Amino acid sequence: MHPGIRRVAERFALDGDLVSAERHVQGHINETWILSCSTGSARKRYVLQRINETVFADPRALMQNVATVTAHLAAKQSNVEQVLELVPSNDNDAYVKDQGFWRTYKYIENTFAVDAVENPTQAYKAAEAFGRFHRLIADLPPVVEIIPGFHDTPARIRQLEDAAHADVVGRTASCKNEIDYLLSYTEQAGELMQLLASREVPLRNVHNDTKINNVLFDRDTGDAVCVIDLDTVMPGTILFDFGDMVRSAAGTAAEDAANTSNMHVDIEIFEALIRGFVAGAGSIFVPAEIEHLAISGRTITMECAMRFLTDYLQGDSYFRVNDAEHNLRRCQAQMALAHDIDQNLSTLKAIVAKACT
Ligand code: ADP
Ligand code: GN1
Ligand code: MG
Repeated sequence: MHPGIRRVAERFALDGDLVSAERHVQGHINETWILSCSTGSARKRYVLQRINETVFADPRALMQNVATVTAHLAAKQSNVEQVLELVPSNDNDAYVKDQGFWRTYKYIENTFAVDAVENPTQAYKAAEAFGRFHRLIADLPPVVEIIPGFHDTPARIRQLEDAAHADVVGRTASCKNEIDYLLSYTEQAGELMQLLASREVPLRNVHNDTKINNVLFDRDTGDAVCVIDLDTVMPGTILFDFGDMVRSAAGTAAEDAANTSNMHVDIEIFEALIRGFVAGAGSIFVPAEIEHLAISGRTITMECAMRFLTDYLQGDSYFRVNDAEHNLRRCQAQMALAHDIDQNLSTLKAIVAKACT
């Protein structure tokens, strides 16, 4: 076992003797390790994570948010869902500082996460879990804005423009088409932020990262049992969350697909997502939210394309990448999906209207 990992892990109040630590590679942001401890005949597992400080500038505030949200959810837990549970350090803190900030969760056993949705039923169940999550946090007072402007799409356009001008790694010339296309997406880019500014939609605590692999499914029943990755729970609009569900679950090709001609919005999955989300969230939506659910996927997908391209232009310092062109491929795949969502907007609007009546 990596000696540094053992040193950090043993500073948490784990049950039993630490016997292994395996690197887990799902997720683009944090460094995740699965710890296994032996307690006599039984085994107990934990998730140890090093918080990515390039992404989260204030890990203490982040951990305060996570503690607040997990405590709120735990107080309301029903038998349907499980809740992420932090393991305190030996000094009873929520994190340990050792060449970075580390935190530990109890491992939620007998579950799995998927990078690509497998069928409409699974999409429905994931969306229902995110909907339940919303219903449960609806009365939580506003938490801290950990990453200001996280889904401020016009600000993401400006960041892309700055990165293209700075051109620190000399990639700007090679992706001129993508840059021009994304920088021209100004007309609709501000729609969701505008709805918040005009208070047509309420400012709520939202998850902000409702990617399909941020929900755990039960291995036996296939039910969605736990919403994870609470690092970005911040005030925003529920449209950010539905939009990111569409982005991450309804595309017919992978987030980083090399062949974008296969990238479309899967209408059946879209319908499962909206039905599941509404079933889970109950009657919390206001009319202006319902009205904009169909467009939210386009905005968030386009925004994600901008974020991937910005990172590509800045030398891949934000998202974990497997190769030098990974962020560019991700950007192109997201652009293709956003374009197809746009082409299908009237169909998507009709589906939302039907699901919300
Ligand atoms: P990132 O911010 O890097 O996406 P996540 O918190 O989403 O980090 O965790 C990465 C992955 O680790 C998840 O996609 C999931 O596979 C796994 N994971 C995280 N927390 C747990 C948990 N409590 N129980 C089981 N698996 C988990
Ligand atoms: C990141 O952490 P993860 O892998 O669930 C990112 C999201 C992006 C997503 C794209 C904190 O999500 O915003 O939509 O990658 N998280 C953060 O796959 O930036
Ligand atoms: Mg994640």
